[in-house]
Amino acid sequence: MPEAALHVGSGKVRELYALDDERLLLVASDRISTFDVVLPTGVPDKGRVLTGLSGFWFARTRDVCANHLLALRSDARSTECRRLEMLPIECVVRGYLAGSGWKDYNATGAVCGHVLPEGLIDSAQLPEPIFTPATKATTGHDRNIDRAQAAELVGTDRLEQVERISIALYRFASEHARERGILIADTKFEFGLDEDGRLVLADEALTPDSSRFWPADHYRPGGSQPSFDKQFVRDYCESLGWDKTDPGPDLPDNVVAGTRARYVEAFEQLTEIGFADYLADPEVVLR
Ligand code: PZK
Repeated sequence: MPEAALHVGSGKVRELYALDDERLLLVASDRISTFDVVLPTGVPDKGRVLTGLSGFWFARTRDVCANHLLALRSDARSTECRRLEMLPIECVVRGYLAGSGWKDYNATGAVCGHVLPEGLIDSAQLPEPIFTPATKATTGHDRNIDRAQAAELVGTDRLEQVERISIALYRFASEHARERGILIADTKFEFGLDEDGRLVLADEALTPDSSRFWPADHYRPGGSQPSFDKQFVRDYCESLGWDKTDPGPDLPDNVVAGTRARYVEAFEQLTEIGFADYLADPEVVLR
């Protein structure tokens, strides 16, 4: 627990504290959610993996967009960051058709106003990545919106800027990940504005919680893909016949261990840094 910090928000698996007027502390827990339910059993080091990965991407995308990171704490799960005025949209980029993108395409042939080629199959790679903004739901699911609705929320100039930068961030990260055996099917960015109105990348970035990571060597379009991190948990939950309402099931030790190993594997594959080295000195991911 951070000392002398005021709790200002809770996410499903993260907590947010105010350090002072200008700085926040973002703390990633080891909680895991599946089918939108937070499970009673945590996955050791999950929060550290997500914090380290976000830090890694923040350090490597500074020339694409400024970001909120100030420091990584020695607990390896806490990010000190600049306090911003957050934009009220989720900036989703899709390189492949999955989740609500696949659903919307099937129903209408388009996703957030992007009319796509006919005949695409589940999990198909798109000809070009597309920007598909969503509203932030305080409860329930984020809702995909078209560019007119997004422009009402942030203005047309700001929308053009976040679209261009979101796609540039996705292209950079997906190329880096692809070369290391991981497909980033889609990802969600959140941006804020600093005191001078400059755009700043915030929240977590390019983690398995904010993205779909698929192992490249198992990629078979035509059906849903195994997720890099949560597949053990999903498969176990499916095997129980759980109805996917709260509360979720406890996880047995072998499912916890297998899931932890997958998170650590994703970290090491993407960063080319040993996880033990990260724990010894978290800021190693920033260098
Ligand atoms: C901010 N959230 C999401 C909610 C969490 C995270 N740099 C920032 N400045 C101002 N506000 C935020 C950020 C960031 N990042 C992020 N809400 C506000 C959120 C609950 C728990 F960990």
